[in-house]
Amino acid sequence: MKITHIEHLGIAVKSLDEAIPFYENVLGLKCYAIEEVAEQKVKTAFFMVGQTKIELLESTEPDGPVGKFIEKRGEGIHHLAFATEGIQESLDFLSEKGVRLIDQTPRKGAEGLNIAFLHPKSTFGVLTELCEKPKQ
Ligand code: CMX
Repeated sequence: MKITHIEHLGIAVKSLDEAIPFYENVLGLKCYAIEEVAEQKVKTAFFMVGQTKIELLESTEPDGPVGKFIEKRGEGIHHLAFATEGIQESLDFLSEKGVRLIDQTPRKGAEGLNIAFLHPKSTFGVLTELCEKPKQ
C-alpha cells in the first residue's frame, strides 16, 4: 500500500453557485474546473491548494450519495482522497485486511482519475477514496 499525498478533500455543499464565491472571493482560491460526474449524481468544482485539491460537491439528484449525505448530516466534509500508487493492489491489500470496499475495482472519477471508495464504517467514520492517475 503506497499513499503519496492527500489528493483532495471532498466537501458537500447545497449549491456550487453559493459556495464558489466564498472560496474565490474570501479565501482567494481559484476555481479551475467544474465537472459533472453523472454516474455519481454530482457536479464538482475544483480548487488547487499546494498539491492538494478541494473538491466541492453539489448533488444533482436528491437520491445521490451527496444528496443523501446533506439530507442526513448537512453540508460539510464528505470524503478524504489519498493519491496511491497501484490502486488495484491497494484494494486487494485492504480487502485482505478486512476493510470494507465500496468499489472492488477502480472506476473513472472526476478529472479522469481511477478511483475507489472505502466504506466509512471500516475507516473510523471517514469516507475514504483512493485515486490514481491513469498510466499514459
Ligand atoms: N462520511 C461518513 N459517513 C457516511 C458518509 C460519509 N460521506 N456517507 C454516509 N455515511 C454513513 C451514514 O451516516 C450512515 O451511518 P449510520 O448508519 O451510523 O447512520 C451509514 O454511513 C450509511 O449511510 P446511508 O445514508 O444509509 O448511505 P448508504 O449506505 O446508501 O451510502 C456510502 C453510504 C458511503 C456507501 C455511499 O455514499 C457511497 O457509496 N459513497 C461513495 C460514492 C460517493 O460518495 N460519491 C460522491 C463523490 C463522487 C466524486 O468525488 O466524484
